[in-house]
Amino acid sequence: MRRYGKNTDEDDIRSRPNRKGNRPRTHIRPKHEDAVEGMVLTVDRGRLTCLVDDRIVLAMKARELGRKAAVVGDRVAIVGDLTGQKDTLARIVRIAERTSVLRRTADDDDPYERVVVANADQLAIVTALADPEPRPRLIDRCLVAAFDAGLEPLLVMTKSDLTPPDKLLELYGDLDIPYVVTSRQELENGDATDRVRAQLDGRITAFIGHSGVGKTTLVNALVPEDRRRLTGHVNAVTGRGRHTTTSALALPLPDDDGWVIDTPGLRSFGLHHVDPSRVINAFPDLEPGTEGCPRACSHDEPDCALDQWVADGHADPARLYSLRRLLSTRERTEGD
Ligand SMILES: Nc1nc2c(ncn2[C@@H]2O[C@H](COP(=O)(O)OP(=O)(O)O)[C@@H](O)[C@H]2O)c(=O)[nH]1
Ligand SMILES: [Mg+2]
Ligand SMILES: [Zn+2]
Repeated sequence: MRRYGKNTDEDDIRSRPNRKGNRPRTHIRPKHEDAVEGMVLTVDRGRLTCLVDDRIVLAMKARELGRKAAVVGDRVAIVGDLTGQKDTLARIVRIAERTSVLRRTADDDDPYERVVVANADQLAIVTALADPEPRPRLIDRCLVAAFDAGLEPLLVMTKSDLTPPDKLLELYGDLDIPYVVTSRQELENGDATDRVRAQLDGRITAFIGHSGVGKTTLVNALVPEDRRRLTGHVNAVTGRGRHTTTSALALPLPDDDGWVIDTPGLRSFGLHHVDPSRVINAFPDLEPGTEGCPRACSHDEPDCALDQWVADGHADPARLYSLRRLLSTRERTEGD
């Protein structure tokens, strides 16, 4: 068992404004030195299902976390009853610093950000080639969110038994994003599963996409039933293969070789929080060209230095076009 030991808790050392004069704080919070590390697998109405060693522990957040919410993927410190037995409820007393944060806002005008998943390395953007029709604008938005969050994007195109991927591949070719194409037959005989697996090894991958594109089908093919049962959430998948919870759900890949995180269907992906300068970091061929840009350049304005950068032959014009298409998804209204 890994223990948090004498780690300093940022909540304890943060100085607080003194509301009533200079009265010193008399109450010193216990440090919870016996806290044990766990990972949040799913969240349901304030109840967090956590993996602690090989046990599933149900927990709620401790009062002292204040407004901080733990989300799926979070590494947390837990105290209390950690037996994982029925009707026990432990408490989350700390959330470890996150290596990444995938955020979204409900729509672009909404300043309220929600953290979808913490600590993911990769964002698998799942789109069906048909039924439902691909929505390039939604894919673009997911890409921007991935670049902004510093996650490696992976395009997963499902249902190639219904429509070939050529048209969609053409649209994303210049972005050099890794992709996998899957079909029902290849999911059944394991070929598609192997191809997807090869892209996931050792990493934490969040799967997002519109509902009906085949996320849960894919995740179920990747994670054997006994591992899914481990989380106690095998029942969240109905007979029709639909995931009924509203939270994401983290599932371990076989051989402890990474995690997949299934997320509920996505209708829109608000990008209010996105910073173009973080997005451009994902374009190493263009990034040095921004040195001559005006301050806070949107990279899509007359003084943008990237046009000259491309004209001078430093990068392919198609890449600049693609970057601008992505950045402009923030200005356009959603829909197809
Ligand atoms: N034809 C075809 N149908 C698929 C494929 N993958 C999933 N489906 C079907 O698409 C529907 C939605 O799948 P589901 O996994 O629930 O999508 P989710 O909402 O993204 O989780 C189900 O009826 C699946 O059987 C595929 O590769 N080919
Ligand atoms: Mg689903
Ligand atoms: Zn610029």
